[in-house]
This record gives sequence, C-alpha cells and structure tokens, in this order.
Amino acid sequence: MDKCSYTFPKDFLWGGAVAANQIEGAWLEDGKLPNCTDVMVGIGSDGRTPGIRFNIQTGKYEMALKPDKKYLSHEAIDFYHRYKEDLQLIAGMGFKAFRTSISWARIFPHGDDETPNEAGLKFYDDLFGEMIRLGMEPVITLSHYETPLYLMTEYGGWSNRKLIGFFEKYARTVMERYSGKVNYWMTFNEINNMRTMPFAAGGYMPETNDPNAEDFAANYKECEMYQAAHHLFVASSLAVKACHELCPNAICGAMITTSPVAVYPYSCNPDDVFGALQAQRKTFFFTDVMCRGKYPAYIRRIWEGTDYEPVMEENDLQIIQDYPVDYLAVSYYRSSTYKHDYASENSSGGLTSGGIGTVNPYLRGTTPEPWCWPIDPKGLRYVLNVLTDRYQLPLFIVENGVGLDEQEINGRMIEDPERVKYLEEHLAQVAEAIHDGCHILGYLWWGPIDVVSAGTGEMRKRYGFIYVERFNDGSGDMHRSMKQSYARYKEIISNNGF
Ligand code: BGP
Repeated sequence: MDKCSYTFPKDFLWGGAVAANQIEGAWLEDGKLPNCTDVMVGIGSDGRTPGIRFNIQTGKYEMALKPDKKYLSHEAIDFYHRYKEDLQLIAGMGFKAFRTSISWARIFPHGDDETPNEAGLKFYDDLFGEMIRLGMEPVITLSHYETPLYLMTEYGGWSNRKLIGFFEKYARTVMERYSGKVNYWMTFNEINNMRTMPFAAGGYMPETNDPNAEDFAANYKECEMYQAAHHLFVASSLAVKACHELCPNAICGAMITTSPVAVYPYSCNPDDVFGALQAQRKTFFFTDVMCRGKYPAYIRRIWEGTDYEPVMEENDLQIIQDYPVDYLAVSYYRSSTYKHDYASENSSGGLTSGGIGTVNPYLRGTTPEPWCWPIDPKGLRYVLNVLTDRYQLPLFIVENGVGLDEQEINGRMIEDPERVKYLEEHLAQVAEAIHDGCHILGYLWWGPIDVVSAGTGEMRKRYGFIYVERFNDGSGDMHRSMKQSYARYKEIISNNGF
C-alpha cells in the first residue's frame, strides 16, 4: 500500500458515537428516572464518589446528590429536544453510521417495571427513524454505563442475579420494537472498565454498613466484581440470543476499551513481558468469555484460595457457550507501559483513562493538561491485530478521538489542526490493520459533537467536530457551530480515504 494514500473497503461504516447519558439531558423527563451515571459524573469534590448515601434506617442506599457538585449531564447538550437539528448537522459530514445508547431508564424507569414506558420507546423510534432518513445506520448500545439507579439501590446492582432477567426483558423489548431499524447492537459499554469504575461500568454497589463511609473505592469487594461480571456475561449471551430470534438481519456484539490491551512491556526483562501479559488478561478475561464462550484457564489461578469464584447456576456455562457475540466493538484512546517494579496508578485524566505506567519515551506527546493521555496511533493497529489473532471476529471501532480544551472567540470558527492530525494518524493505522488482514466494520469518532465527559463530567474536554457552547459552570447558550475538522472528516468520508 502506498504510504500516502489510504483507501477503505466499499461498505466501510464511517461515522461517530455518543451515549445517551452524555448528550440527551432531560434526565427526569417523560417518565425517565435516574441511572447510575446520572449520580456519578459531577464536577467538583471527589470524582469517584457517587451521589448516594447509605440510610441506616432502611438498610439501603438512596440517591443523595452532592450539593458541592455540578451534574452537567442532567441537561447535557439537550440532544433530547434538539436531536433533529443535531442529526442534520452530523449527517452533513456524510456519516454512514451513528452510535448512541438507549437510556435503559427511559424504557424501564426503575428497571423492574412490569411494562415499558411508551414515551421512552417512542423517543427512540423517532430518533432511529430520523437517523435512517438521513442515511445513517443506527449502532446501538444497550447500556452505556446506564444501569437504572433503582436496580442498584434496591437490588444491589449486577452482583444480584435478578438483574439478568430485568436486562433480558429490556433487551427483548427494544429489539422487538426496533427490529428492522437497528442492525448493530452491542451490550455493555466498556465492560472491562468495571474494575476501575465499579459503580458506572460495573453497575454494582460498595459494601458498607457505615452511613458516613465516603471512601467508596475502598468498599468495593473483588468477589462482587466477579459475581457481577458473571451475571453480565449471562445477560450478554441472552441478548445475543434475543437478537438472533427477534432481529434476523442484526448482529450483537460485546464492547471493550482496548486502551488496557495496548500495554507494552517497558523492557525485555521477562518480568516486564510477563507482567504486561497479565495486565492484558485483565481485559482478555472479559473478551475470552464473551467471544469464545468459556472462562479462560488462567482465571482459575487468580480465583485459587480466594472467595472470588462467582456462584453459577447449572445452565449458565451452557448459555455462555451457546451464544458468544457476533462481533467485537472497541474503543481506543491510548497505550501504556508495564514495568514490574513501578506501581501503576489511575491517571488524573479521569476514570475512563485506564492505568498509567512509566512514561513511554517513544511517543510524541499527550492530550492537553490536565488529562495528558499519551497519543499513540500505532497502538490502534496493534490492538486490532492482537484481537484479530485471538478471536478471528469482525471488529468495529466504535470510539476513538481526542479531547481538547477549546473555545469559540467572537464567533470565529475553531481551528483544530491537532484533531485533524490525530484523526488522520489513527485512520492511517486502521487502514494498515485492514491491510494486515483485520476485518474492520467501520470507524466511529467519539463525540462528533461536544458532549459531557464520562470520566470527569466536564464540558471543557471537547471531542467534537461540532462545537456546543456550554461551559463547566453550566453557562452558555448551547449554540452549535462547525470546527475546521468538520470539513476534513467530511472530505475523508466522501473520498472513502485520504
Ligand atoms: C470512553 C467512554 C465514553 C467517552 C470516552 C472518552 O471510556 O465509553 O463514554 O466519554 O471514553 O472519555 P472521557 O469522556 O472521560 O474523556
């Protein structure tokens, strides 16, 4: 392949991705109740502490938003009311696909309701209809960190087996309703982030009897993580089954962040090399089960001598084996290094950022402060190849992008050459991966329109080709305008390459 020219397959799905909780707003409108992320992502105080409190009288958690926090996601960018104009602008780039999630709590506000909320169902009927009218294939996540809060406070979240049934009912309801409209489903956004984001990504609760316990992170138990993961695996398989029964032309995938797959041994010291493999297995654990349909052998050693092994019912392993996913959806933002004598931590760049190791001296830079995510386009080619070799499944890049701190001055178009460079460099690596033999269904840019950050709850961290005037303090008239990168992405899509 000529290094300067990249052409993509004929049916390549070009587009972008968002999530209901980061874009819609209207958090309590038309019957919707809160989901876990609605109380999680707020600016101010400790980003890890959800807005809930333990009520010693009832012995349960309840919603208690933090007065010193601003929850921008409650209004977000008001997509719920403005989606027609927004989709028009987005489609203007020539998108072939647009990914969003269904907010589970719009359909089943508590999660365990007898009947679905028709207002919620109708909203997505109209939304998907509009996407299709504009030539964009809806790519739909069933839960993008969006377990209904009631299921967590009342049932304890995904470590309770009952959630499998509630989720299956929800999946069947929406798959039946949107059969024929939605051909690409995925189950749980970045399921492997449940280790670092137990509340939002894992949808399970910290253990406590102490009403004043603020240090949630310390109250999560590893055994609960494995139990919740097992229930999510069974639920994922049942969603695949439902998809095959109810939507004959559709496929249903798993979704992971591949940033923790792009873990490089810091040196050829065997301890670094094996340690990097062990770090990758923290993600492979999820994909091995969902793509291969069985628990991997290495997990037995991790469970040995602990209380981590989840309780499984007789049929569970059969269900997992019978209904592995049809494809694997991935996000990719960054890589990291593993050095055996260096303690990896979560970066200050937000909960979604994954672990950081020792700085990689071969990478040219990072995203701006305070996020500082290393920029590593080749890491994308690396993870696509690793996952192809491991699973031989179609892959769908459903998130890749760069968050920048930018502002319109006197109404002038924002010039964002860094975003254009990031886009082109990553696309070049996607093209290389396709040439390497990876089957890539498409490429969806994360946040084609500015959204609220999942990791930090900010508006300031902007990913969009379209700017939205809303600021961290909640001010701004929400007008939309196109950035320079809008024209470049449009050009790339219309040429099916660059
Ligand atoms: C992924 C999430 C998205 C998104 C993105 C960027 O982890 O699936 O929801 O927000 O990361 O992360 P952030 O918003 O923290 O910059």
